[in-house]
Amino acid sequence: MFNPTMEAMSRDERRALQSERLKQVVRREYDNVAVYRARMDAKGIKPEDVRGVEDLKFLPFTEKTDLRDQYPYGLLAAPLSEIVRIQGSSGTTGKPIVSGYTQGDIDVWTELMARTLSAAGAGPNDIVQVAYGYGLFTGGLGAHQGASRIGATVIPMSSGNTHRQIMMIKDLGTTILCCTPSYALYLGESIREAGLTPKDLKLRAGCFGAEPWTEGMRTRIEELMDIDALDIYGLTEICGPGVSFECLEKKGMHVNEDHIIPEIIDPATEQPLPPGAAGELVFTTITKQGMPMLRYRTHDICKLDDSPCACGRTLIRMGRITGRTDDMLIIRGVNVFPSQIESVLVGLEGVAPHYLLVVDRVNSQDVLEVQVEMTEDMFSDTVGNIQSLGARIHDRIRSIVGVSAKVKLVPPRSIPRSEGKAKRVIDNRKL
Ligand code: DLL
Repeated sequence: MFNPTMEAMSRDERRALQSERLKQVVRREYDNVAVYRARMDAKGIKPEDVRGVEDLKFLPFTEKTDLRDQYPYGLLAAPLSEIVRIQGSSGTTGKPIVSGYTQGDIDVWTELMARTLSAAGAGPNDIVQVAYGYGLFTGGLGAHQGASRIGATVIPMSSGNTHRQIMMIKDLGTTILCCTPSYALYLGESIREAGLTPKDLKLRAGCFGAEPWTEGMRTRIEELMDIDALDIYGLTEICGPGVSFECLEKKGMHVNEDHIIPEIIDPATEQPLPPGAAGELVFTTITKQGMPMLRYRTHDICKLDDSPCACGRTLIRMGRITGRTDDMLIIRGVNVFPSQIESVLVGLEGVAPHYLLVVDRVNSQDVLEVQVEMTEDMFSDTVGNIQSLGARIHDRIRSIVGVSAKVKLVPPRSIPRSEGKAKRVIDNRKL
């Protein structure tokens, strides 16, 4: 355990700590963030009314749309001069979701990732290869910071370039791998195709997350590389990876409850549900200074499990994410909303506002095909013009949404019309 005091403290002690911290964060939000003040005023709640965790249920929710509406700095609870980092992920439209971190926030995030890696058995003698993307995405820097904190040797590979990833794993003796589970599967298969076996490598464990995966995928990844494959979870709005992590028991992800309070709510009634019931995950950050979140609705569906874990941690566990309450897709680790693709297509000459996203998994990697209807005029245009329109759409999707999609221009009226809600997505991945 990286921090046994915090990870294994009694539940009563932790609850008292959470209550203290919750009161402070509510005060901070009320005093510094106009939107929170207005929402609490509208509900008739003053910061002093919040006496502890038991009052959490009275606080207003925060939604991704709040981050969009307050983009980029409207939800900051600290002056910009104290913000030392911006991280981000895709939003529902062309603009990303961004979050500002103070140095204190970075320090906490770093500790949470140190806990995550320690739970995978990593320590100063390990060589951690970070194959999550570096940049606005929190995966690369988050894993990097945590690995540095435990004194491990970090190889900051970033994502992609499988040939070089394998060369580094082999030549540098990588022991811990950090990447998305679909990439881990692909790497594992590529390692075997390169004629290598686990005996040729020193890999021991992997911290995989940023997208949904299954027990079946875990088994396959573990077989291919002879490692312990662990699930890790997080989101930019809260702190990136480090929100929760699996220990070697592999019975769900321990939530870092001394910094983040999880709730499960019924997405329809918005009422809290007891441990064991499936519903929407909601998080409140209780130590964040830059951009704290009160009751942030993740739209991820899972269950909480408060039964004891054999590892000795008393942190509650969350099960695998089994779905979403909205239409967000995750393609090669990138969050994609159909509305973003739509925002790329509207206003483009030559295309009609009818599109379909078809997602598949080919050789363990996600493939996104965007089918777009051409207008009648475009349909009768030259092959060259149609091809260049396809290339333009491809480039715009890549620069705005951040994923490379195969664009297929289809004849007018060929995409099935629906009488109710349009069906925009066909997801053929078995997740
Ligand atoms: O994906 C942070 C992260 C990086 C987590 C590296 C783990 C490892 P975002 O880009 O903001 O942040 O996407 C957050 O990804 O709401 C979930 O829907 C999904 N997600 C993240 N981890 C998991 C997981 C990062 N282990 C969104 N299982 C979240 C299933 C996950 N879904």
